[in-house]
Amino acid sequence: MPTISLDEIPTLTLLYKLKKILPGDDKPTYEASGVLNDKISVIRQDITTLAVDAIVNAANTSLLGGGGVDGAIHRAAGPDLLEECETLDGCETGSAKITEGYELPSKKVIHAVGPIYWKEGSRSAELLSGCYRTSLELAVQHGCKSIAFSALSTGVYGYPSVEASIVALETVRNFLDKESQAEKLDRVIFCNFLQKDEDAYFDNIPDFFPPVVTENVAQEESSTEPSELASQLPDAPTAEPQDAQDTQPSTKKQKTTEADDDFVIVEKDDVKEGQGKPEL
Ligand code: AR6
Repeated sequence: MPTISLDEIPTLTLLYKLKKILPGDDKPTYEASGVLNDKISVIRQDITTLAVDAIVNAANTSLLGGGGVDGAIHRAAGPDLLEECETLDGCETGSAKITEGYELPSKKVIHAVGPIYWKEGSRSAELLSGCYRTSLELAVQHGCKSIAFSALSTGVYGYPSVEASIVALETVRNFLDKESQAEKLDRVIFCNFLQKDEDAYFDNIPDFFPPVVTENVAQEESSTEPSELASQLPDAPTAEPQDAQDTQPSTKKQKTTEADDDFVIVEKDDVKEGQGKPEL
């Protein structure tokens, strides 16, 4: 499968220029920053095709693989990834651990364990935020300048897309604003798989990463022709990424907490409508 390099992944600055993302109607909560808008990207792609420094996997506490994006990443990385994961002794919900990328085009994989939404209830946001924060910290510690997140917990773990995108955007914005080490990151990419997740990001981004005035084509005399800008975008996927069937929840046993003996069987019926299956 062809890989997508960092310079093919559009930044927010470009997405605003092309009006792929429109400014919100309300006054944004956060201040506009051109520097940050050059650092943030949203893309709808199979994350295993991204040639970036680190991709973030939506793992479970065992870190021993599963379905969805976890399955796709393990398949693309090859068996050495599972071998390294076996040495990690699992991971707590709300945290993350890092491995090599092996046969993936990305150098590293950060395995984050998001909350099971219906199980964690009111703690879900804090735990999901912990996944994003820990992943960013790990990326910086390991010299990764570009990091691509899958939409953690929004598949089998049932986190509603809009709520999850708000937690992700807020955590990343606060990290980039407040952590001096964040300067080492050149690009943070939100990599979605389903249209509903991309829509959630496009709707919420203007509140957390608003356009600076000159990014709004309506208010500026653009020096670059729109057709020239559009040619900088990678081709939009014409079909859902391969392995789409893997977003169907597996009916095999899944370890869902740190406790060794605590397994749940996730049946298809447990998954809210539209959460488990790509919209083809
Ligand atoms: N590239 C990018 N995103 C993807 C891909 C892909 N190839 N495949 C799926 N997604 P899920 P969770 C999206 O269910 O909800 C696993 O079995 C998908 O559309 O993979 O955190 C683990 O082992 C959704 O938006 O992860 C755990 O047991 C997002 O990835 C459990 O599922 C996350 O969906 C974790 O559940």
